[in-house]
Amino acid sequence: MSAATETPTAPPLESRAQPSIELTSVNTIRTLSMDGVQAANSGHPGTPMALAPVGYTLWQQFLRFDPQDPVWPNRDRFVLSIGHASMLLYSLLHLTEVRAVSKDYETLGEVAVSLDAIKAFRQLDSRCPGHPEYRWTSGVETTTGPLGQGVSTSVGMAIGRQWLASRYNRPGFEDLFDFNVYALCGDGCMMEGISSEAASLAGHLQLSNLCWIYDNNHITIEGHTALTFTEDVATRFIGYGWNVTRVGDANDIEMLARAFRTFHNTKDRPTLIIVDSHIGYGAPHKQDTSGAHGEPLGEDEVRLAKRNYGWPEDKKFYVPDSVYEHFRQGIGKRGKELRDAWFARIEEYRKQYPDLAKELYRMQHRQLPEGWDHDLPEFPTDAKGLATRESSAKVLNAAAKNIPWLIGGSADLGPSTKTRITQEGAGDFSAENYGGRNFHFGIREHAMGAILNGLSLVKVRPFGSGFFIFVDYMRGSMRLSALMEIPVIYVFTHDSIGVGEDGPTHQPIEQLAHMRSMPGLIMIRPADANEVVEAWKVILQLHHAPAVLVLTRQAVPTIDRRKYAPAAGLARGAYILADADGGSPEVILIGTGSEVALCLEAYEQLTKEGVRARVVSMPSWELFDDQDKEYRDSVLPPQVRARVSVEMASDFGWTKYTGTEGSRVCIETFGASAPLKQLMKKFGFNMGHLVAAAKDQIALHKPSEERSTS
Ligand SMILES: Cc1ncc(C[n+]2csc(CCOP(=O)(O)OP(=O)(O)O)c2C)c(N)n1
Ligand SMILES: [Mg+2]
Repeated sequence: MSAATETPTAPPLESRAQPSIELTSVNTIRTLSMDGVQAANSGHPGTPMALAPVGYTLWQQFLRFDPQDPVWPNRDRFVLSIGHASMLLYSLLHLTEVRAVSKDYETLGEVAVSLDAIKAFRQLDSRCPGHPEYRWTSGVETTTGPLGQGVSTSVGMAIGRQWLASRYNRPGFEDLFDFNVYALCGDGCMMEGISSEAASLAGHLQLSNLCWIYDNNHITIEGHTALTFTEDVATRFIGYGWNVTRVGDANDIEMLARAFRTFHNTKDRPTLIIVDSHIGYGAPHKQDTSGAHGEPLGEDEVRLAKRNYGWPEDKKFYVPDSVYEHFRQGIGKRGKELRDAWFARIEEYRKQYPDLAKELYRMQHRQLPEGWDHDLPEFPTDAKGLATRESSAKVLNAAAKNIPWLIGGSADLGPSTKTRITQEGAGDFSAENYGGRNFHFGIREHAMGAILNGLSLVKVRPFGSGFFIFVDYMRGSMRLSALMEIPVIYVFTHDSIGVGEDGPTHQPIEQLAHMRSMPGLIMIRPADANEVVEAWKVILQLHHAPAVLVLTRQAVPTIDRRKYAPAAGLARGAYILADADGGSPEVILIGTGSEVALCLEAYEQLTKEGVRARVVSMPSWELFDDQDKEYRDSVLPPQVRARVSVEMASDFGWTKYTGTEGSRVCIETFGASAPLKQLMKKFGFNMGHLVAAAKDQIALHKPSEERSTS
């Protein structure tokens, strides 16, 4: 019995008499993917098998991408939002011979994805991990895997291109930035809420350089989409203001090409191409079933599928030489010509617009302009003080003045988060003004996070803001900023029960602990205006880490820095702000953010009573933990075990600094709705309580003989 008769559901296969080079290339992608998954005994073969013609057509015929220089700034971006179909991307990277790039953006001689790497798919240290990882495999434009993130990130990339074009394209250089952004997504991406947020904004902003390709295969893990997903996606996207087009058969390369041309010709809207495909295409027993989604086909099924393709059944990881050559003549040749022409133009641009060219160079290398910190303010001592969101607004604006590509906005909370760039001409980013520096993400926190990632990946310096409580809505995107090691700036205000009357729904409790548990993220919760200056200094100089700046809604005193230690200590994460005369304190009060002022009040009282106390301002655990032991021990001497941490939040994790015997003044509930003064009293954030806690600690940690005689 032939394989074809075993496959009643399979559409007719292509002619096997003399396969065209197109079909051979497509089948190479398919078989590499199947073999990679089979060798790993783990992975997702079905979708790469189905979408090989889509990947092939886009890369070979349309993508303006030079495999020799995969970081060329004006390259088209390809985002594999269905990260589980990673073998599709790895096959394309391998077959197009994309070069590896160093961390300093230098192209290396070796290929990014060797055949050996594909053979080691999903094995330790392979360039082909389970899901595509930015910074690990050159040519991977963004890390994907959590569904919905890739497409949403692609919106940020498309926005970034519009902004770059608006600022840097000049007469005679109208095409300096004109790249397109393509994202390949599936049913999962379409179901996730984040993609709706992002698509809605993309439609609103009329991002005509954005193309999503939706793999409409009707299959997810649990089975047919009839189980869960019967909405009319086309109508939904038309409603968002997208151009929607269909390709009825993923194997129809001509129709695919036509759809991509439609995208090119659409100048006023983003494009969605809905492609009907058959997951596990050509696998006689698994095609069109969820069984083809996330497990190896099995040796027998692999063989039968290969037979169906007219492929040598026993060959594994087989790449006909003609396929490499075919890609060299297609994407390779086209990409190199485009890239070389672009660099020739940029030489000319440098002569005509030297300042802009310099900006571009620095931005694209994640450097700051000279003199970026010249205008940063210094705040005078002020007992009444100001909210850290207010001081941050001043610092942000002083920095934005000298860093033209520092751009960002808020999820509809700009007037509260005070993140507006107010300088003349900064403008608002909109479909009518792609040069605006103030962004309005709408009430779409999760998409805002992904869009910030996309912006950062095209190398502008983005910030996004909101209430700290809504960090919960963004965590998925923030985790990817951290995983990708990209310097996105998150500004969160209303950082504690200090929001008062809004009550428990708006009072962050466990959010600080959440953020601190995320590897690679730098969080800073400054105590006063001058710590805010130092915090921005640290953040703006980060190259490879996202930052979270946590700010108050309510006023905090601007600390007298002649009396207490300079705010520059912030750069080390924690520093001794006030100390017992001559050092050697009996007790250490450790505070962050708005609670530091309270610690100082308690310190003054304790000192008055003859207690030797120290106050440590600890705006950033991450920065402090990065210091050497000597410094850490100088701030928190191991022998001083009487310690009190003071933070209006969950104490989760604080034992690291207080010890289990230490005292933690914290909040163990969700807060309450009341004026701040009442809340401070209710939750014990007052001087009297701190003084008592400090004394209790001293008593607890006194040597036992001393205790028994006293
Ligand atoms: C946010 C998120 N939730 C769940 C998963 C687990 N997951 C991986 S693939 C998948 C099914 C995706 O279906 P679809 O997008 O249609 O992909 P296909 O099976 O068609 O390739 C799920 C639920 C995930 N990767 N991300
Ligand atoms: Mg699907």
